[in-house]
Amino acid sequence: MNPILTRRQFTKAIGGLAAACAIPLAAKASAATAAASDAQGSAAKRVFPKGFVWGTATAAYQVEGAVKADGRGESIWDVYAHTPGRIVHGDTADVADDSYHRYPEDIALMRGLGVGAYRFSVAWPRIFPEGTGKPNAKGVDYYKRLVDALHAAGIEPYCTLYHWDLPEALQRKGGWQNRDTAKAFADYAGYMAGQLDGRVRHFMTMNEISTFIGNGYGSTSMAPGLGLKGQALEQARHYALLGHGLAVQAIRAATNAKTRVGSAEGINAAMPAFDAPEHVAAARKAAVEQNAGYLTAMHTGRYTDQYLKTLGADAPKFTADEMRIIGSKTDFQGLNIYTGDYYIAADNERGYEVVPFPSSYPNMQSSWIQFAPGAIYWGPKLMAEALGISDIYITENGTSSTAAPDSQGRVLDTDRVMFLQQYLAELQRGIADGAPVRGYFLWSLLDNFEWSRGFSERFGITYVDFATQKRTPKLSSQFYRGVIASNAI
Ligand code: GBH
Repeated sequence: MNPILTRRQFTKAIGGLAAACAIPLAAKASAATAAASDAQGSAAKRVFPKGFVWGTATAAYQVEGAVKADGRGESIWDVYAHTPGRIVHGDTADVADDSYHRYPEDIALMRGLGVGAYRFSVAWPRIFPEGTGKPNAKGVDYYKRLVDALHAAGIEPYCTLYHWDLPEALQRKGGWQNRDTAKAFADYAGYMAGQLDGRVRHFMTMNEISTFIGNGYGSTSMAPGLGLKGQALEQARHYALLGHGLAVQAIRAATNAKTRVGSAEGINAAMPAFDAPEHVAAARKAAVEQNAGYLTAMHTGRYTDQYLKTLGADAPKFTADEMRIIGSKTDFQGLNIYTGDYYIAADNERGYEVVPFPSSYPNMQSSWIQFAPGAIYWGPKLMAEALGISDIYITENGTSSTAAPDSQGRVLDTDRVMFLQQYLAELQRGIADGAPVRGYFLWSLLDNFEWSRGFSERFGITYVDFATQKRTPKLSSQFYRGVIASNAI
């Protein structure tokens, strides 16, 4: 029923887009700059390091569907999405991409792209339907099947343990406002990592604490939609960080010594308004302070003085022991980078000032994605320098696009191609200038459930017809396949 696309079928599907630009899969780049005669195009290509990891990314709730299958428990997103008025057009993720059943087809798409890695997430409510207690073997087996199928296709699995789908049973007990949730998360993370030990070498604890706390607890635009303020919000943020730290320790305890543990955090990368020493210094300071509640705490084991002073009476209550746990050593840092903020040097206490975007500044379909390729140049470089991070993966980068099938069924998403082309060029430049970036995961393999935007914003390089589940590679798939094949931009 769900035939796996062979490489030939994929090539045919993708070739139909623009036969004249077909990319030889064998294209290889060997020198620092590939030859101008490279079959991929006329311009000289700039190569990525040997062994650079190319991947695509998704998250459980956004692609799996099958919300009642095999004993899955309810998550805060099921509740939120079924609350009238929360999601654009009243969309839910009950079916989404049906990847729970169609993962072989999705893996075939990845084979066609030539990616070497897939970042997916595990739905906590599939493993512990009530958040804690007795594990659900059928849920565990699903991820074992997925991971085995990835290996069979030569694709390395990168596993995120929490991409926002908290078991509803834990939300009823206060969710991340309750310190016990941090412990429950570590228990689940350790259990699941143990189940996948040997089959998964890279685990990420959480995806974007900044977002699920900021939007889900601080505002009402994401589940659970609490709109907290002040100390209550800061305490929840602290317990999420604690959950990360405890999970790092639990995963290490449950897996072999070669397993690598990190997280995937979202940053609005700090960029100098332009490359002048004083503005670069300003952006570097901003990188530390703007992430003080997340990456800075995780990599230093402390909250900065500036952070605590600014929060004043709202600051989280914490112990020295909790800070040591939060600062548990990780092996890599994942960064989700879509856009950034410009900084200039300033004669104030902080030494920097953020520059608001003029209304004429260009952005993509999603209003929050300002077109800022410099973000992926400066973000990894400054975070690595400021926090001493030795290995970075871009765990998400990409954009929404309104491109839809044309009269011939092709999806010609030139805005996304332009975006990727420019961001990848800046990523390559950053690596050449010393940023320790080891891999890149494009968000996303598929159009999927875009949280409160429902299906109204499409981030996939594969178009999904949600009525039929038909998958159609977009022009950007063809572009990305060429980048991967040549390991160059
Ligand atoms: C990532 O979040 C997520 O990890 C991923 O699941 C998601 O699909 C992808 O990016 C694309 O959005 O509505 O104006 O308040 C990116 C960071 C932070 C972007 C919250 C949207 C809300 C903006 N997100 N933000 S607004």
